Amino acid sequence: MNTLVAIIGAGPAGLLLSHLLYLKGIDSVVLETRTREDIESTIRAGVLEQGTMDILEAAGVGARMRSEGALHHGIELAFGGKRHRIDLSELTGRAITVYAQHEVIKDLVAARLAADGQILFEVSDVSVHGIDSEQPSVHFTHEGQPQQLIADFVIGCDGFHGIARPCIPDTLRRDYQRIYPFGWFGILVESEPSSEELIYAQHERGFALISTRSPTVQRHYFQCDPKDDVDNWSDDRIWSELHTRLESSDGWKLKEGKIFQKNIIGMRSFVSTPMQQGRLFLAGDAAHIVPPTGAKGMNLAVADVRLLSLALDEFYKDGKQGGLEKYTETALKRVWRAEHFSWWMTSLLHRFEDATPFQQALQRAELEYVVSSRAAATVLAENYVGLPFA
Ligand code: RFL
Ligand code: PHB
Repeated sequence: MNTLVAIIGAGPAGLLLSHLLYLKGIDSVVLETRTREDIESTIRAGVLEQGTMDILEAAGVGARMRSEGALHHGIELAFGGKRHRIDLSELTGRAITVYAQHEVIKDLVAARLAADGQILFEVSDVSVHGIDSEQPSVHFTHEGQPQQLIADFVIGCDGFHGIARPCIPDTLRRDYQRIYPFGWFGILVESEPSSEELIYAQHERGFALISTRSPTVQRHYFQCDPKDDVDNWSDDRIWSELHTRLESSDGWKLKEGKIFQKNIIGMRSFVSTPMQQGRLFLAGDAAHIVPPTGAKGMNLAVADVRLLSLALDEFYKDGKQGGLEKYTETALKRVWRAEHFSWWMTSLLHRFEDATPFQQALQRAELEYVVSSRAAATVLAENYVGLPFA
């Protein structure tokens, strides 16, 4: 098989890249190890930055996001028994949309297939060859047959555990990493929303987050031991922990409902550089991970493939390599800003077992400052809604 751009991974990065390239008349093939049903139902992110919304809209895949997603103009920070609103729109003129990642995936798969785009599901034994030549290729097995996909470029959009990043030799790569000593326990609940806006809560027992998926399904998280087991948490224990961490002196109360999914996720910050070697480029979680506290992961993946689509367009239209050559440098500026913001939000809101009373007092001082200073609140708000694209 031949194509211009071979894309490994049908997550938000791979699917959106394939669609953006299609809109510019550039052929690509997407290879995915999982089934269509699986990628369309895996529960992950929920918050889209304004810029992400704009890109999806411009790519013609924004209709359901607009009608079924919820536009949020603010978030709340809760601590010391009180809630404090950060007015995102007033501070930045921008907003966010809460719309599940797997819904974005459904919209992108539908758009690719409607345009006769090629996505090969359930591939296995994926390997990349010849990245330092002008004809790299991807070898894989599909429907029991060994296959070769020959392309001009290979883009690794295969997430943190993918095979693309290790194709850049250790001697040429530098990885930066921090693993946090806690995880998030996530639940999906059948109930109406407890709050019109997301609530990020700091409590001496640990962080909690109230989010939403639809008028009838809610998504909540609370900080936990990353090695804990969901079976240790009965529904009663979960509700009791969430009530404690979110208790508020203003009479606000969390709404309970039927919990129909529970999972525990680990938290890490990770950046791998460079994001390119020869004709292999990395995008999204394949190159970097942020802890979910800042809601940046999927948005960064979108920002990476926006850059790649512009650079590849320039290459095919004008034969210019400038955008491709500068990809790592340009992408990493946004990545490191989001890494810092996500680390800062995580540090601001979580319980650290080894924190001294001095560090705990600093954390409270920082929270008080964010909710009382317009300048400090604006720093949070402009990062949360997403900084302008390069
Ligand atoms: P993905 O989504 O991991 O997709 C990679 C795809 O590649 C496939 N794959 C392969 N395919 C072919 N060959 C191989 N060898 C392959 N190996 C893997 C995989 O099956 C998969 O389909 O990466 P991508 O596209 O870079 O997208 C990144 C985002 O998924 C991720 O950053 C976000 O989910 C992070 N995140 C959030 N991001 C936000 O922007 N806003 C949020 O509110 C937000 N909340 C979250 C999150 C992530 C979470 N978890 C579960 C880690 C909340 C949570 C709980
Ligand atoms: C979510 O709704 O899944 C969500 C919202 C905000 C975050 C992370 C996850 O910071």
